[in-house]
Amino acid sequence: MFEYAITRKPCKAMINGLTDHPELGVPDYEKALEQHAAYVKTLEALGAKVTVLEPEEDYPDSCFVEDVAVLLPQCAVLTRPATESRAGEVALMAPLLQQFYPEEKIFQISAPATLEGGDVMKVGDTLYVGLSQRSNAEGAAQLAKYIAPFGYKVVGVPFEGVLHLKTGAVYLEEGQMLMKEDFKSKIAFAEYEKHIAPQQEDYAANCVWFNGAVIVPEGYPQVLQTVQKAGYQTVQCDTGEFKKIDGGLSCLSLRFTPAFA
Ligand code: CIR
Repeated sequence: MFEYAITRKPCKAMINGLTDHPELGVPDYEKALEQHAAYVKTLEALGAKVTVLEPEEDYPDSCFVEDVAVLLPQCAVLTRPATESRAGEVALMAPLLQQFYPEEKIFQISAPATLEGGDVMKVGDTLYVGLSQRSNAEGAAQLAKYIAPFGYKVVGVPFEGVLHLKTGAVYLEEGQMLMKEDFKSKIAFAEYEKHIAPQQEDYAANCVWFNGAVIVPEGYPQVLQTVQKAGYQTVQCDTGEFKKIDGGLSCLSLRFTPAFA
């Protein structure tokens, strides 16, 4: 169960957010604010105490807070985003984490490593780390070093075709994963029950398990049905404006329960 979530409102500069899909158009800022507010309400309705940080105009992608930290009950690891335009987002998050974790339990990924939280999928005491254009082997190795004393191990998962590992696959707890069709042959995921997001709905492979329910992006009826059939209560959130800059449901929040509260 998660007790807390951290989010950051999108800034006006989000219209200049990084994207591999310019054909989807430029985000509508007002709509994005509405979608973000509804997302926060959804997390609250599922029992989260949500911190909503103010927009940061110097960082167009700063609403995607998932990428700047990996939060476990026992420790927090600040990441090192691979793109220059996002590097400064980490320092914006650091002071807030000190409210939840003692200073000696907050670690920092450093050069030449790169790591983004969207590439980190926690399954019990295993953290699968996508080896991607954003997260490298050195990033996975540094993460492994910091979290090993707390009983966690890291398994690297090379992939291609999407931005982050969790763009293509997410853990729904209870031994079940939701993933894009082409992720299902990954050896690392062999032991899990797999639910597939069909190609025309592959954006919705990025759902969020939160305290027993699964948040599904609005507008993906097949994935919605698949998740319901898998036995989950579902709730939908429209993330259409964030999709235009490659953002999914999970990247809009950090979800965690520190052991120190
Ligand atoms: C980026 O390219 O970094 C942002 N436009 C999107 C980040 C999405 N984050 C995520 O999937 N965890």
